[in-house]
Order: sequence, then structure tokens, then C-alpha cells
Amino acid sequence: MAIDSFDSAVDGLLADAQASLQSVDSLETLEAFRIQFTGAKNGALKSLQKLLGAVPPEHKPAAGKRFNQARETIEQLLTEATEKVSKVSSGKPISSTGPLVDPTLPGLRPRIGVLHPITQTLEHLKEIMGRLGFNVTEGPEIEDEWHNFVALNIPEDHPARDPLDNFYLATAKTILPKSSTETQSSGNSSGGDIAARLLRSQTSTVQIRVMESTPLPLRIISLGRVYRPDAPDATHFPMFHQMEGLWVDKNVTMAQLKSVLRLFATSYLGGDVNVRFRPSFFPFTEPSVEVDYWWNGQWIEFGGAGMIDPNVFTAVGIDPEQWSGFAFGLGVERLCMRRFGITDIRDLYRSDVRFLRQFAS
Ligand code: FA5
Repeated sequence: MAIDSFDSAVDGLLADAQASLQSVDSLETLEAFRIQFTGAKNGALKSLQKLLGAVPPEHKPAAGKRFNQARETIEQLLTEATEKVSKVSSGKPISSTGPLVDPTLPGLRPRIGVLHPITQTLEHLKEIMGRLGFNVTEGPEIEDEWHNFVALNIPEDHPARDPLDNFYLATAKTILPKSSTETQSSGNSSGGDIAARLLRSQTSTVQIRVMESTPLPLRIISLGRVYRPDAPDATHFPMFHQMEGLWVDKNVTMAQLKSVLRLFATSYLGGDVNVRFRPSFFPFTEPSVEVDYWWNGQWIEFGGAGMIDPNVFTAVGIDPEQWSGFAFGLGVERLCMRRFGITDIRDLYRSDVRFLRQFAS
């Protein structure tokens, strides 16, 4: 092939490439440009390389130089085309060697972690009870004996107050003289001379705090951690959560208590859940019941409930002749386990991310 013909083939290819660059405006046209000029099989550069082979030997060095220049120019044009498209598709420039953004590809879920199943459960319970008209309130995890026991009608000699069954924060209980109680007693009216502190063993403490400070009638729930020196097994853990409910009004009845707990159970666990109320005893409710839900072919105890004992009303300065109410306390871990099919409570607190990742909502 004559050197003139080769030179004009190079000029023609470069002119074509410049012209084609104008029409590159998408990933599709960019890919067409790449194949047309640099395609390994039938690309224009490949054809030019074949022509180079036919150039007479004495012109080969000059022709080879022109071919290399043409290839560099085409690569430069391809880089420009890539940058042009990346600006169009992402709205901002990216490096010419970096990946193109293709908004048509399916998105990848970002790895930002998931909420702990107990956190998800707490939010879900608040949402259900909110629909039943219960306002959320909170109470402290470090409590005094007034709120954890005394005002709840749990006398000094009751086994529930045994130091071996509670996490006391002081080894010796300090009973302060009556005159120095004002700053210690969080404003309770009739008790208040007790200074020992403990990690609360039940959220029923919040019943007392709320009745001490909130005008009647009231309807609240309170969710949070409680602590008991229970040996861990599949259904017990030394730290767990409870949901306390309290409704005080004129003429509150046991039938309303049962309706609320049934409605809650079917909202949270589904319409086919069975609920059973067993007669029981709690010092702060009379009558009292244990609440069981049918689960995996057996009855599982989820909590306790009952009508507020008149002694509790009296302790917080409410007239039991005028007011009535009910309370309940449910184990949040057991509810969460029931819903998610978790068979061992300890799995919730092993901090094993392989277990926790399963609860991506
Ligand atoms: C109480 O704590 C009462 N305060 C409940 C109550 C409230 C009764 C208001 C009446 C009126 P109990 O000790 O049974 O009751 O605990 C309630 C629930 O907490 C249990 O049914 C269970 O679901 C859960 N629970 C108790 N101990 C543990 C534990 N170690 N680990 C996990 N969950 C537990």
C-alpha cells in the first residue's frame, strides 16, 4: 500500500472519531464509540493496523509513528467521551479512570447496621399502646426502696426485698431521720425516710412516680430495663425489659384490663393468639392475675396484672373510694422472642452480629 493512501486512511479515521465524539451523550453511545474505534475485532484502529502491514518496508518507520500517534489520539478522545458521559449521568465529574455511575442498575442496600430486636420491639409496643390511648413515660433505673417496695405495699419482711434477690447499690441500708428526708424522697407524701438505692427490679416503680406527680385520670405505659440476680437460662436474664401499664380513672374495671391485654396481644402477636388469665398474687394489686400466651404448643407467662390495691392509692395520696385503676407488667424479651421465633433469651445479649443482622427491618 502506498504511504499516501495510508496517511489519508489515518486522517479519515481521526476526522471520523472527532465527529463521532459529538454524538456521545450516554453510556450506550459511549460504548458504541469504544467498539467502533478501539474494538478488538473490527475496530477502526485494528483495521488501520492491518493497513500498516501492507505499507512498503522503507515507509514502515514513518507509518508506524503515525499509527501510534493516531492510537494515542483515539485513546484521548475516548477519555474525553467517558468524562462527558459521567457528568451527564451523575451530575458531577468523576475521574476518567474511575467507575461510571449507572443509575439504571439495581441499588445496593448500604451497610449501616440494624436496630437491635429489643429496640425494635420497644418501638412497636409503644406504637400499639399509643393507639390504645396510653402515653409513654419514663422512670429512673436506680431507685429508692420507697418506689421499688414500700409504696407498692411490699412490707419490710417481704421476700421480694431480700438483698440476695436484688441489686442494692449500698451494702448497708441507711434509714435517715424524718427531719432530713425532704431532699431524699423525690417529694413523696407519706414515705420518704429511706435512702438505700437499688437497680429497680420492676417497672412498677413508675406507677408510683406517675401517680405522685400526674393529675388524674391517667393512662400511661413505661418501658425500660429492670435488674434481678436471676441465673441466666433460655427464658431468664439478669437484665431484661418490662412494659408497665397503668390506667387510673373513676370506675376502671377488671373487664377493661382483660380487654386491653387481649387487644394488645392480638395486635402484637396476631389474631390467632390465645390469652389466659390465672389468679395470682402481687402485693400492689388486688385481685391479681398472671398473663399467659399460648406459644409453640405451651402456655408461656408474659407478665402480671391486676386492679390497683387501695393501700397503693393511699400511699400516693389518692382516695381509693373515688378512684380505681389497673396495672400490668409484661416481659419485653419474651414478647420479642415470641414474635421473632427466638428460643434463647441469651442470644439477644451475646452481641453476635451474625445473629443481630437477621433483624434488619
Ligand atoms: C412483676 O414484675 C410485676 N411488677 C408485674 C405486675 C405489674 C403485676 C403490675 C401487677 C401489676 P413478675 O416478677 O412476674 O411481675 O415479672 C413480670 C414478667 O417479667 C414475667 O412474666 C416475665 O415475662 C418477665 N421476667 C421476669 N423475670 C425475668 C427474667 N429474669 N428474664 C426475663 N424476663 C423476666
